Amino acid sequence: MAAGVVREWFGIQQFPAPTQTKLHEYLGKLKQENVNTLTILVMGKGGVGKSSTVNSILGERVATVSAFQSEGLRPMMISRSRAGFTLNIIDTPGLVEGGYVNEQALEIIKRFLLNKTIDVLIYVDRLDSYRVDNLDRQVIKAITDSFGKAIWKRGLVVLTHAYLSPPDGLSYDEFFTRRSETLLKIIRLGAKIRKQEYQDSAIPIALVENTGKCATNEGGEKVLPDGTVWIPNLVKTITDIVLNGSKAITVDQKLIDGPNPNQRGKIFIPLILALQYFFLVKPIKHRIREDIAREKKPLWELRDMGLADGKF
Ligand SMILES: Nc1nc2c(ncn2[C@@H]2O[C@H](COP(=O)(O)OP(=O)(O)OP(=O)(O)O)[C@@H](O)[C@H]2O)c(=O)[nH]1
Ligand SMILES: [Mg+2]
Repeated sequence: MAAGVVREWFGIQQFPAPTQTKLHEYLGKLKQENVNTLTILVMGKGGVGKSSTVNSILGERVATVSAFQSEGLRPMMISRSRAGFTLNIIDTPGLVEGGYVNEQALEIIKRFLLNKTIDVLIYVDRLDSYRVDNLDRQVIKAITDSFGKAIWKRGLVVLTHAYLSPPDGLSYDEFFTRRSETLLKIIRLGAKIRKQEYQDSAIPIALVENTGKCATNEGGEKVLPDGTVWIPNLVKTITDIVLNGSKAITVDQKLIDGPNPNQRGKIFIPLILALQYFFLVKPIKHRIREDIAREKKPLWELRDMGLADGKF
């Protein structure tokens, strides 16, 4: 997309003044480090609040939000510029529908991202879900298989529906800690990130409340029950990831073709065949030969061969 076509980021003016000040401060920090473009990829299961989060960050209603299963499978990139800085956010269709990872959606997303560079991956889920299961792990695995493990160094977990009262008498902090621990664990497992590796670069979590029911502080900024002013906090977390020294992910054909599971083992096939020959086929052949040599032919066979000497 030509730079001139990118629309001005007017949505930023929708934010309360203190939020705007902080956002400009973070963008300034990025520009100082020569980061003039930021491309954020938003992924997650269906209906978790991906599109709503995109709209919240932009301060505009651009991405389609629906309480019901969305029909479209197409990703959508929204670009806005502000003071020489360009923000691209890519909203994607839900990766899970009907209990399975939607491979078709994933393929379309991959093709859409070809030749683009992803600076940050936002993995969205809900804070008010109480369980993780194998499907979560499958989703993480699918993302990891598509873009490589390194994408998690540029990854951030966003938990929506964050304006909640925790169940079972838990405090907000306890509930948040438990939910994030279980989710991060499943991410580690799904992405095959070793514990040590993970401790060296933990995946940050940011809380989000996309609806208007969020409380506000005296500056008019949305505040969560734990006191987090979540919009500036989210943008700060994104900024920190960009400046954490890891590399952005460029999606090229090689990455998309990836370590194809059908190809992965193929180089071993001749070796496996050779081993099979020496350890299985050869001994069996040998045994058969021995058997033949040892064999006493049964009478019926001798008869058929005309050697039964009239015993029938
Ligand atoms: N209470 C609450 N509702 C939310 C929040 N975020 C999203 N929702 C609602 O959840 C529903 C789904 O939101 P979307 O933003 O469309 O979710 P999505 O992940 O883009 O959904 P798909 O594109 O279909 O996968 C909508 O009814 C939203 O209003 C949130 O933070 N809090
Ligand atoms: Mg959506």
